[in-house]
Amino acid sequence: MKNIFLLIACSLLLSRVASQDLPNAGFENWVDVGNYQNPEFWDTANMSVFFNSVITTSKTEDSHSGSFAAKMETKNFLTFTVPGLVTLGDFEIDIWNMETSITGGTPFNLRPDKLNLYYKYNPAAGDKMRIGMWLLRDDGTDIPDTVATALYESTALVQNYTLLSLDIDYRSNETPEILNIIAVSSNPENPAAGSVLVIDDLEFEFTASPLYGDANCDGMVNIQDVITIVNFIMGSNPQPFCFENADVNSDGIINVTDVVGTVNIIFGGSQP
Ligand SMILES: [Ca+2]
Ligand SMILES: [Ca+2]
Ligand SMILES: [Ca+2]
Repeated sequence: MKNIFLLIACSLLLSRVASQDLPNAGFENWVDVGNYQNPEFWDTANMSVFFNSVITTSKTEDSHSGSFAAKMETKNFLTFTVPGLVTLGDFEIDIWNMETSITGGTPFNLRPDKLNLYYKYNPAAGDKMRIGMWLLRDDGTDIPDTVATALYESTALVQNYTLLSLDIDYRSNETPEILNIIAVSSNPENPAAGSVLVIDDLEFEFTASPLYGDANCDGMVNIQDVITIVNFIMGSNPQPFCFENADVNSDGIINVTDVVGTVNIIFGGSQP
């Protein structure tokens, strides 16, 4: 619970700036955590317990591009079967109660249309992998609002790197604040040791081109959009708010330049 509040606080501080890129989306950067490595900006189910380590996520040189990819392998450990997983949130495990949770995520303000990635999967008998994406908003409660999701699960053997292109399913027209992606090598309810999932090169795809200036997403550019952008800059969180449209000069920041740019569009001028 401590972590989710920390991450939400970070996301609110950064909410005037877009994070367009998925962090370490090619799994090229890995950081030491005790006696194992995690992909930078991602959490895993790797852990050290009773002088043992259970390392179910590791870097592999069997990459789709670059030097490395993330390899998740379900393993038996003591009396548990622990899946390999990566998440942009925080993975917590309560060994005594055998309960796990994933909370938080990374700041993110855009509304992409698809999540693309490359993967391979070799399931143990009866097992299935899962990949999920959530775009969330902090609504002031413990459980954030879900703006959009994309989910995939499969039992199929995939021996060569294959493109997985997931449609993102929007439930509201709000601007997201938090992104989480979770990939798991097993069905969490019934994991089987030996399942191996490898992923690389995550990327968001934006199919709709922005209507610059249309900050309130109504298909028109007028004085209401100027008011909406000013309200956004002042921190009053106007809704709906289309960040890509409001960011008239596409620099990832909403500021007075975008107000001027929108006024110029309304009066028939060009973009700054
Ligand atoms: Ca890579
Ligand atoms: Ca508008
Ligand atoms: Ca801008």
